[in-house]
Amino acid sequence: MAEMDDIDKKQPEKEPEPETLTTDQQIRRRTIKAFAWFGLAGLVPYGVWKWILAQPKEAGLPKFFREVLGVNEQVANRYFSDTHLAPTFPKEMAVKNVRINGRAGLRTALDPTAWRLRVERAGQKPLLLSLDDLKALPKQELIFQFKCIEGWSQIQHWGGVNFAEFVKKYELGQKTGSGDWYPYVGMKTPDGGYYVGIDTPSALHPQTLLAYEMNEQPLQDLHGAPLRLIIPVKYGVKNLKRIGSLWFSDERPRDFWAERGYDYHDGL
Ligand SMILES: Nc1nc2c(c(=O)[nH]1)N[C@H]1C(S)=C(S)[C@@H](COP(=O)(O)O)O[C@H]1N2
Ligand SMILES: [Mo]
Repeated sequence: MAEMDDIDKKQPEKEPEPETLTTDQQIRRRTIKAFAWFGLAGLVPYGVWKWILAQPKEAGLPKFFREVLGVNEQVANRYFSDTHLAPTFPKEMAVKNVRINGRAGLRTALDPTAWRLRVERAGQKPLLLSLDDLKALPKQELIFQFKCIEGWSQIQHWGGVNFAEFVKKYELGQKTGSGDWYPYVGMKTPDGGYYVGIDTPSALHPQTLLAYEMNEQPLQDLHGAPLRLIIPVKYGVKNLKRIGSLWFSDERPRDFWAERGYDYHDGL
């Protein structure tokens, strides 16, 4: 952790997400930032902006998710009032040839039977979970448009464990279990070659998955076998392939592409 803190401090000070903005202002700000990234903001006609910013921000949540949120309504409201679902598609629309992009952290062979997901917990022994442990949780499928910050996108079909449900099952993420969530989740590959930091609200978004299937088949190596993150509210860069370990934290975890100049949040 000491090493991470150091590196975190060396990062250029980026504008923090201002806590004082209303949810709507934050959504607006993030939306504008996402467009600004592509240098497109100026090209979007005013009417289209109005339409984008007027999109519904609410959607029905699955029951278990409401239970997760029930822990502390105030925190839940602050964290999840902007829960809006990414559009989903019929499975026939999913591409068969899913593009492979990015091999950092995947360069050495991995024995999936020996693999364990290591969950670091403050003041407790790490949890070591096998793929079967994760498969014991209900499977959730998601067919959505995956977007890479480089400018390509694909409709892809994933299956895995809902991250919020995983967090609930293993009682992770809260300091005392009374709604005091850590603000960030960090994840990295087993060799530490790729790593991401995610804000907790995005991680707990109802469509965020720990995925072990693509197109109803076990994940292929270069797509992140045995387990990867699928997080539709973020660009591809945050969708870490081959998760080795994860941890909740107060400090902003290191992030591979943020260290190389991309916006830390990389939201959509
Ligand atoms: N371990 C690891 N995960 C990664 C990357 C990487 O280089 N290494 N690249 C990211 C980027 S930029 C994208 S667009 C997606 C691509 O996922 P795919 O290869 O399954 O299409 O993985 C993300 N996760
Ligand atoms: Mo990407």
